[in-house]
Amino acid sequence: MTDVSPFGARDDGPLHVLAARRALPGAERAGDGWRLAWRGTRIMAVVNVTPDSFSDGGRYDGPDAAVEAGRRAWRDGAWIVDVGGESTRPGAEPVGLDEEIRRVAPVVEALAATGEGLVSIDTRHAEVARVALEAGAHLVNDVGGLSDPAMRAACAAAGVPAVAMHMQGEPRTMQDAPAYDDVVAEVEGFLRATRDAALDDGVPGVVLDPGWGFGKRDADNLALVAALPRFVALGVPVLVGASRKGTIGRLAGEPEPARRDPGSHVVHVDAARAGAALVRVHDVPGAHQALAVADALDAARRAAVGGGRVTLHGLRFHGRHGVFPEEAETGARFDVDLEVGLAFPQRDALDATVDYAALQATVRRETEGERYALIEVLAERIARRVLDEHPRVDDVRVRVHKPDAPLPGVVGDVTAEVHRRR
Ligand code: PMM
Repeated sequence: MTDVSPFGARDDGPLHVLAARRALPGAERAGDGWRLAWRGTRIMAVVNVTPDSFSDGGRYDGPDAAVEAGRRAWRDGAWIVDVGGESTRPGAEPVGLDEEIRRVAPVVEALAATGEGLVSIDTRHAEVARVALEAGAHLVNDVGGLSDPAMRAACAAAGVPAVAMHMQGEPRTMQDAPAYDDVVAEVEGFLRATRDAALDDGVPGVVLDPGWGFGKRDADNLALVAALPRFVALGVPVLVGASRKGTIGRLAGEPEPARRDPGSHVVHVDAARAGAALVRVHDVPGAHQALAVADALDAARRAAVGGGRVTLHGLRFHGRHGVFPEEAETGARFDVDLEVGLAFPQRDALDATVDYAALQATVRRETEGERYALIEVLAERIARRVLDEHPRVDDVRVRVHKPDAPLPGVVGDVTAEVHRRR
């Protein structure tokens, strides 16, 4: 089998863990149960046994072709083969449980019986999940976000982990008028609550997925991937599935889903760099190649000179941030500590590195420019601007101090800190 960990699998990378109460292929013993543990980003391969999926619908007209596609995906570098029997593309009509089971059960059973890799069942229906788990599926992938208690019960009873995805609305109508006040905060809140409900109900392990394309506008999908570190910070593995979806087509002017793999790989490489544990793709060899090459480039960048860190402590500014109107009028002192990670220069010349005077100017523009109610938001904006204006910076840590915060009795100061990677 091809190496299944093409991206970021180095020893110092974060460890992703999914607990199970059943022995799964590749799982190790942990206490009285089992766990799947991996570093870096692994591939989940899409195998849809449907006549009408938006990209690969009708490709596998019988179980044998689907089973062969799954086995090929493992050989090409996938870790999990995700078998689905109901199209969830926008506007799709539900198929009925009996038909969904008829499509997926023989494929799941045959793939699981090979013992060649992990098999997940892609379904929103607890009954389908139960049958697939009995047929040997190793985990459940629920675009319904495990919101049905019966789905959580099915996973808990089988002792298998589950992927929970965020969706606004339901597939038939979800793209009619998706709307959010703050898409990142709303999806984050949903994912946090979902993780807690699932673990409380005995699902042994949970993967969270912000749900690219499920009740989202193009800008929402992009914002969610850009904010991926916030979901990674929820402490369980995160999955991203942008493969061949409409946003990629609109961004690139490509109406044909099967020709959207290059754009999909870019999203998945970006997600991998931001800490995604899994990417769900149609084109497994292409994803494997993109992730492996990105990983090698990252390693070369780190090895080139050994990365280093430059810090600027106590940059002092006069800003007008705060929730009270008086703060807008009089303004107050804001101090900023900035730390950036970068490959150190091989020449002793300013143009081979990041000029710290330019860094200071960037922080000044943000701190003395627009007014924000919250120092958290100011810190976030500074970090974003540093990454945008200084391409050599790999990651940035920003701490905003508000020493004169209107808080009686505080002798130190109030701070907000963010750490952001490119
Ligand atoms: N997308 C589809 C189906 N299942 N599951 C997860 N966890 N995440 C996704 O983004 C996702 C999914 C869309 O349909 P496809 O199977 O044709 O790609």
